[in-house]
Amino acid sequence: MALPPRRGPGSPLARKAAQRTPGHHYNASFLASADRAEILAWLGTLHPLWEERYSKHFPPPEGQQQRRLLRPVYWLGNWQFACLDYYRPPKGVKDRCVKAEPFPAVLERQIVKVEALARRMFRGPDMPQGWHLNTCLVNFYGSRLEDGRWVDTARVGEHKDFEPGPVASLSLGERALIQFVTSTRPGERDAVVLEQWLDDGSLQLFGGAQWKDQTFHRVQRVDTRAGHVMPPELPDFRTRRINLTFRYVPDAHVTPFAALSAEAREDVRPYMATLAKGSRFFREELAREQPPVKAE
Ligand SMILES: O=C(O)CCC(=O)C(=O)O
Repeated sequence: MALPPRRGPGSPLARKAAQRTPGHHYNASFLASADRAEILAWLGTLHPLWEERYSKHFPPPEGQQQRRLLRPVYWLGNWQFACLDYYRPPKGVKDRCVKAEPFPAVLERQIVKVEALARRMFRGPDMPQGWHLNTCLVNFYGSRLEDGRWVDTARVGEHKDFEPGPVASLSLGERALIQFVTSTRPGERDAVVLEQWLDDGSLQLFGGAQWKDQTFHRVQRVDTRAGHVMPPELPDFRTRRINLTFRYVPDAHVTPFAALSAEAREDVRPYMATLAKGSRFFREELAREQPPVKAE
């Protein structure tokens, strides 16, 4: 029997390349097991934050109520507090990204590989000038304790990541189903264009107009099958999956806490104080704030 050619049209390599989705890359076994173990050990040292969606200076829009986010989070590089309404260029760039802790060495090492891959995949308008992965959102997925009952909150609704350029994410723990859905008309965003199970130790990288601008993405569900219990131990939350999304925020849009507007500082100071209990970085950032001038 003739073997298929190794290269050229019809070869296994050509078929594999043809199956790939332009602008979307998935590698189920990206993380080396020693790196995975190091990341888990570092995650065990974190004190994730429960944030509220709104605040005194950024109150709920009419008809909406204050609410807690579905999950605790942690940010590296810069912290986009929900009540400051996240980074949304071109208009929403001021006082949105508050300088936060740097990446630990094990994440820096992953970033070097991911950035090299992204530079091979994306060019021109899909790869903004100065792009580098300087922001990381750590999402903790699981169940939270509500009035003595464990309630599963392991999902994320349809949204876009507005940071310019490609976005990369590492997944740990139970696998999750991510879906990219069309955005033709508000309220009618349900046609699934692409879905992908994100496995423990996997990398997902996406960019370009189709995945960043023309579609929304959502985490539809997170499995329970493998029985993962992820660090850190939290009093009111059981984590079964952790996702780290890496993004790019132009450095000029990252603001130290002490340089935020008075309103933004007032709204996020309690969060900074909570973070400071577990982090020298946030203690020092808080200490840089000038004491408010007292009225005579
Ligand atoms: O958990 C995931 O895989 C995706 C998270 C996500 O969509 C986000 O952080 O914007």
